[in-house]
Amino acid sequence: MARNIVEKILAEHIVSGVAKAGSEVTIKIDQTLTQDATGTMTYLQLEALKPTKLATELSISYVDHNTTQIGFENFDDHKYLQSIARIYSIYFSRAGNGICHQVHLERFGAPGKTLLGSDSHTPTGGGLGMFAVGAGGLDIAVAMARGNFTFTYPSVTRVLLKGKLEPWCAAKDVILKLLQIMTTRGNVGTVIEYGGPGVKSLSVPERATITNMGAELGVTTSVFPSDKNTQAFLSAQGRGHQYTPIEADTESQYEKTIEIDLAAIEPLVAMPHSPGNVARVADITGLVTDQVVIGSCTNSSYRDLMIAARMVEQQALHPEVSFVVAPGSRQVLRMIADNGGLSALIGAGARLAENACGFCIGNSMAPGSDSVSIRTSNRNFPGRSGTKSARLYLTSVETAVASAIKGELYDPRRLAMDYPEINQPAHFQIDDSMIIPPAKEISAIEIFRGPNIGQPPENDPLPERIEGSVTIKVGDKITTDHIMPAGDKLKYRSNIPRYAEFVFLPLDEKFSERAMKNKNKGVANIIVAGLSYGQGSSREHAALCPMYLGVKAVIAKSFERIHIANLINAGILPLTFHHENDYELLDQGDEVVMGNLPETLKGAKELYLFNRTKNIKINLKYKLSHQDIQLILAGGKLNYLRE
Ligand code: MIC
Ligand code: SF4
Repeated sequence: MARNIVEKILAEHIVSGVAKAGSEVTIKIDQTLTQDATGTMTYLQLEALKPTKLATELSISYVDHNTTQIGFENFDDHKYLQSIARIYSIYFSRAGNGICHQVHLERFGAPGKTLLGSDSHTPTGGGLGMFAVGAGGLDIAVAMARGNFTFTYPSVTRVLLKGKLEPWCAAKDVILKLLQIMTTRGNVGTVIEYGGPGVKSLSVPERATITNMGAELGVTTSVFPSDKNTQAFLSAQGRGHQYTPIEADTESQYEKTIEIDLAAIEPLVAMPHSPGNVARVADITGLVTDQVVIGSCTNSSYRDLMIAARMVEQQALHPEVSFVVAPGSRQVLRMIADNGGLSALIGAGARLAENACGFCIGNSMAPGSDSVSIRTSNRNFPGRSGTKSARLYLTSVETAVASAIKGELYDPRRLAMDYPEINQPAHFQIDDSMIIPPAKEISAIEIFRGPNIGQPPENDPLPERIEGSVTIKVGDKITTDHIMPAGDKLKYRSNIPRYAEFVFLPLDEKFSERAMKNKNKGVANIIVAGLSYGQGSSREHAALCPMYLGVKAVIAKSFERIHIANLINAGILPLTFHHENDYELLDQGDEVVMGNLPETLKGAKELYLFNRTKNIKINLKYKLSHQDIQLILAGGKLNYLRE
């Protein structure tokens, strides 16, 4: 039978379950990656699982998110990560080596492999023909300890690419186009598979820009075929032997097909405050910009930075724009340092930021009050930049640099400038000296634990009855940046009690205090939310910190994939309304009760909540597998696995 790429890769990895869209399957995980901000909690949980040896082919711990090292916390955390990596035979990519997704693409990703990463942009690896999925830290710890991952077998949407991009129109515009078509919600359980004659015109880094920002669609992952371009990229990285071709059989079946003519793609922009709020750059005039930032795991490849360099060589930057460049990796930085690209950027007045996440997670380069920042990153959620009143516009490198030259959002096709053709180098500069390989022999090593390193929080088994209060009611599309802000709070990621003080900070400064008071009185906290609750990142802290504060259930109109898995892992009940309008029947401060819980869940019976304040019964639903129910009854996955 004809098979598509997703079916081919998954068939090679399936351990149990039926390969049918919507059913629960367990697959073998070949590789895992973590980054520092989610990594400390991942490894604390790995320690709790007490594995004797790793079950994956390759696991790597990157330090890239919080490298500011303001205060002792970061450095201590990085030392903890390094000592743990040694004990468990994990590769360790040191601070300064680059952003996990960029480095993984360069040095470790391989077609046909499965990759599970504690970061939502792990699907970047799909650009190399990997099945690469983002998940919460505990799921990565389990994959390292047991070698597998359980998720919902996806339905596959084919994106059929035709033609070739015109000059000044970029891979970033392709994914923005798809975001315009598919939006940021309603795509849970889907995988995007790219195909068609247009694929061959895109290099691996361009494909990776597209699969990277597929995360913003809310899909499980995105994948490209593995072809001659994949082979050329791997060979140029000195890894030609890891190439295997993968393509869909003709006659493959798809849930649906979306056609995109690359030749018709125009420069696009995601406007504040959602990556799905897409418009044509040509339609927006007079948007004066204060800051332009090139970088992030979406657009910081050698090609991206060389386009920027060749553009600023031809025309000067606008004197009022602060222009920041953050290369994706040390490889990229060295290559542009050696070929003169860096000199061109610095000569033009670029501010060079560390090759790390930095600005993208809001821990530096916060824009000024009410200002406009044009960035090549993937998320423009309110407040994510570190400035609440700033407006973030997401574009390609071409559009961002054109805007830095003109001082306003500017269509690069209008520049009187030659389009820089950047060819992929025949050999990338290979130097893995900042990656510490697993030790051959493990001698007695002490795990380094600074005062910032806490313990994974504990939860109790699900009680028979939840008596609680609606501690907060929020609207649609609440992101994990709303629930658990990053930026300058990032350094508390390893310390749940401290980090929990900031839950819902951008929405309600008093939430944490209120929740803690309830918890101390024995009152359960309930969160009520609208559509697509938990969009964005994989940070399990958005579940662990509420759990620590005594949140027992989240009742939403709908949930996003990674976040709902994190809630279940933390032992928090994710419930939806039987009728969406019933959202109106709950308000902040309402006293509510849910009884007979374990029995109802075990019998997969309908659940209801009684709103005592309003004296009404509200019917609720849940979509939980048998396994999910076991986890929730046990008070979370860690309790369950320990049992
Ligand atoms: C993000 O882009 O939001 C992050 C920061 O990379 C997160 C991970 C985190 O919160 O540490 C993600 O995308 O999963
Ligand atoms: Fe880092 Fe930003 Fe990419 Fe997240 S989206 S991994 S913060 S560069």
